[in-house]
Amino acid sequence: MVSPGEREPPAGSAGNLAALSELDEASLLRGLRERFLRQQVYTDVGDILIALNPFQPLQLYGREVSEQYRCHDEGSLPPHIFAVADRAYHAMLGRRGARPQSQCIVISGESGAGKTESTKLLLQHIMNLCKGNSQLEQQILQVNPLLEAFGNAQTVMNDNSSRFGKYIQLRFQNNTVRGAKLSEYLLEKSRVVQQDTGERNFHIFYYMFAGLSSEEKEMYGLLDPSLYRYISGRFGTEDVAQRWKQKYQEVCNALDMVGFQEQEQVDMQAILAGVLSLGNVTFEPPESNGSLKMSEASRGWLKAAAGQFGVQEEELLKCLICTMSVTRGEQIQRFHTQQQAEDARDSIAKVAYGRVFGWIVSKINELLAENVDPEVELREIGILDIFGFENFAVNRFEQLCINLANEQLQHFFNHHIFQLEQAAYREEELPWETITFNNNEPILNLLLAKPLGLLSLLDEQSAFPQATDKTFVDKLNSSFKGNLHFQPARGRVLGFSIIHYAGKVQYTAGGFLEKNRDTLPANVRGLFINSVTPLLSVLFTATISRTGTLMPHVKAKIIPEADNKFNSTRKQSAGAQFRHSLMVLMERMYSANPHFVRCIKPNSQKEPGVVDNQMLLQQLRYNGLLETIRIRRDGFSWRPSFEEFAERYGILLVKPDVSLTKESCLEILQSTDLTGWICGKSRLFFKYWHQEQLAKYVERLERAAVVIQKVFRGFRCRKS
Ligand code: AOV
Ligand code: MG
Repeated sequence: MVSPGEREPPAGSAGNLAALSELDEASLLRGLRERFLRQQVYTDVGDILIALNPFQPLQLYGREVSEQYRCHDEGSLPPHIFAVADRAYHAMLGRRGARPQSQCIVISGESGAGKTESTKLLLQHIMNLCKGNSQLEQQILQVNPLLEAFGNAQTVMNDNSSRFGKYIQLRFQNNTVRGAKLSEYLLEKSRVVQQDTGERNFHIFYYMFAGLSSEEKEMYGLLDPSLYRYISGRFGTEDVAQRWKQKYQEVCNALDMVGFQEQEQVDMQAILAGVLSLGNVTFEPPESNGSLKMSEASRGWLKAAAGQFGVQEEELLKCLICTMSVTRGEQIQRFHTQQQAEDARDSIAKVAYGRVFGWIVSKINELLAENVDPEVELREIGILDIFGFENFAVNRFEQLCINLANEQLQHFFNHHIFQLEQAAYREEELPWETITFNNNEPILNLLLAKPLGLLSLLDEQSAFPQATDKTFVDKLNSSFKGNLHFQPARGRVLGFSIIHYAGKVQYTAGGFLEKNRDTLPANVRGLFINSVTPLLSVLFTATISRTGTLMPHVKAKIIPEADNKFNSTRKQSAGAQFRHSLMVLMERMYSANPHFVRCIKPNSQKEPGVVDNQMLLQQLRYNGLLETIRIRRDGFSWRPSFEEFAERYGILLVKPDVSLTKESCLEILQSTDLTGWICGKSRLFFKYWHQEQLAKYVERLERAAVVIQKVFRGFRCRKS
């Protein structure tokens, strides 16, 4: 059954592309471009938000604007990121006709498109919605500078690029936030030891040099920043230094606020200084006795690093120049080559930094852990902000993982927007012309299939001591011959290309095996556990959780070493851990009601007011925006079962005991003047704007009930 009337969105849908009658790439591009040039950076497609990065501060996010959007009527104000936060919050509470349920907001877009900024704005508005003044709400907002200082860095695509993924779960009881949990995904540790041209190390290193006083630098044994290989040549102007100084202050405030002890803060900075000194230790080819030579300067840096790490210089040297193993009860010492020693040095630097980061995240989680009333149900709003799709001049193992995560997100979007919806039309035998979309399942299969996907083949090779990056590439070439999404490298280049949903990316295979194995050099753990720096000792006593997150010193949760399947001897590979954490994340997201924000980067020079048509078009295409508009315009994004609908809106019949049947649903709908819905075999099909219209009927009824109650009360008072 089809309701009478036109299927037209209501008035007030300006800025919603699903209301477009003409739909083609050119008009879409023109529409978005014109809006952008008028500084209207947000555009809706039904209930999905498209956000173009303005690359300039806009007067759009003040307290007054947040107040305007607070509990506004859907469609009554221009599209805005605050409106998404508002929608998720009310849906979580079961207002506006929704069933109370956990929500997730999924933000996607390529690197530099505006995901992290959007996340901050969403958090800001949600905190404002739940009053905006409790200590916990402030703390949730204030941990961000800390995370960005340690987890973000300048890349060629974004000056403040997230080098880790995060999922923030805000936990509510009724309308009050009770706690938050942060999950982090795959920090790009390799950045500590190597950055490509035009890129920098993690912000914190630069902030430290700009913010520490000369006395403090002396205390940490820090010399001139230009001397350190891991960060050298990457210092900016005086202005930049001033900004970094200010950022350093923010980090210190956040550290205090999160509750880091003073000693912990000192230890943490000493470890960072140790990482930098260690980076300057270099080796020369071995002497005749097989041990590596070191220059005087390197000796000096080694001594400094040992001091900063609080370990014995000779013990640290041993970890660098040789490997100890035990065979048949006998200890065997094997000397490293120059390359192996320098790899060991870099591994130590990466693991030390990675553990500091993991520890910060777990401290934040302790601070924000919920304080709940056991009688009241807990609901969540999750916000996902990962690293965006990347295609650099050189793409390594990290880019493969980052792009895999983006493939997963694209699949999540396709599943919700195209697959579920069209499957419902088929099931209910609705007349429907199928909208095809770019299904990226074959790419996910290529990467994730077991036992023959890329990550599985990488694991297989990583477990094989004789394997090299070359044998890995050979294996890929033979396994994926003819696969439409895989291309072998041309000539003698050691690599391969993957045709991702967002374009072709050429990967360099060098370092894949080593990064995937992610082994801690032998003896390093022992070295650091025995450190006189208490924090370092704690960091290496801790174990790794099943989601791959480091769990130091969360006492209640430490997994006993014997039970921990990721312990040092049978540790999971980096790829397997990442795959597992993505799976856990997807499970969480599939169990919540999703909201989508699609961020778009208008130009690659990061310029305000500039639109590169080609770049915009490419993103519209791989995002499937045209198809999304079509399905939101012609389709029915809200599809409640008869029971669900009658239970929720039976109130509109103003009579007792409404049965949860199709007949009741029709009776309810006929009591309204809603048009454009369809009644299927087991459910109703509604347009994206119908829920809001129904909410207004409910609201009107509730208002009338209040008036009647007041009149009735007045009447009783007069009588008495
Ligand atoms: P990303 O999170 O999507 O990239 P960001 O959120 O870091 O991108 O945005 C990149 C830069 O664009 C920011 O540092 C701001 O300068 C600017 N920007 C983004 N959104 C806005 C906005 N709403 N208003 C003003 N400026 C904005 V990555 O983390 O690299 O994927 O991995
Ligand atoms: Mg980001």
